[in-house]
Amino acid sequence: MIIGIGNDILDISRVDTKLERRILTQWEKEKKNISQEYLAGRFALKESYFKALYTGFSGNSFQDISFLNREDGSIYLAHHRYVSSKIGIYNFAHASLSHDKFAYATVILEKVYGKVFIGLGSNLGDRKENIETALRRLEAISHIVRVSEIIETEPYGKTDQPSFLNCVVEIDTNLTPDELLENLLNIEKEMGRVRLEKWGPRVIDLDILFYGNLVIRNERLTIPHYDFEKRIFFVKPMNEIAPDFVHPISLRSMNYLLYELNQ
Ligand code: A4P
Ligand code: MG
Repeated sequence: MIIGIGNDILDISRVDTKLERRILTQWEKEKKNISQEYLAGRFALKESYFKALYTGFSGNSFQDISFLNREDGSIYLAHHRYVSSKIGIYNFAHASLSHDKFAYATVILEKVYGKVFIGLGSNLGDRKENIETALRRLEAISHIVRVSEIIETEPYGKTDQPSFLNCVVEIDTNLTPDELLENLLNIEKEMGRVRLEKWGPRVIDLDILFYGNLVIRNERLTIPHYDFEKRIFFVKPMNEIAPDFVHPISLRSMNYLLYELNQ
């Protein structure tokens, strides 16, 4: 369901390039030539987003979000701070921009049932029991839509550790990404996970793979998972339960990503 729509139109010649520091984030500044047109476009996109939230600018900052370009030139929204819309949480965002003399932007926010995917992994203790316990805990905080088969996989990254059991679950949730992470960390803690070393053995690991098509980048959260495409233990179960789901940045389907990994 669409829960927010916003648009904005701006005369490019009237945009003061001194606004660059206020409007653009460090990611948006990575573009080499920051033209008046580029600045006007980002301004219009951000105004559209605030309108789609129905909050307006109040309480928000231009630094909370970036509008970035995919390889094909299309635009996606990256959140550095997720703000729920006045009328609820959203898990899909769409953006579009055109210009000639004016910059014209549209942003649409949607809440789609399910489409939040969590990767589960265990390689210590009774691995199957650990996965099943984590699934029960997830059921207590969200609605479970689909669970993949549990597969045994060789350790990735740090290879001198026991093999893993992995699976992926699709949930429907009204928790914001930050609240979801907080809940997952709690489940990990309650199940006795001790963080000793990066990529080391673990009773249970719960990673947010996708939160709809949202892109989130801040100190605490990176969504989609930063290494998703390279990990067969994520891609294979994702392909089983959602083969047509597309990675929000590469726009590759799970089906395609699995095919690529198998090459
Ligand atoms: N964090 C950032 N983004 C996310 C996200 N999307 N989901 C932050 C969850 N957490 C996210 O996590 C550290 C912090 O990451 C969290 O507190 C949160 O703020 P962590 O799980 O303690 O980190 P880590 O596991 O030590 O490192 P890393 O790189 O996250 O490990 P991964 O990616 O979790 O990989 N091989 C097989 N076959 N199967 C596996 O499941 N898992 C790993 C661990 C290595 N090899 C494996 C498997
Ligand atoms: Mg993890």
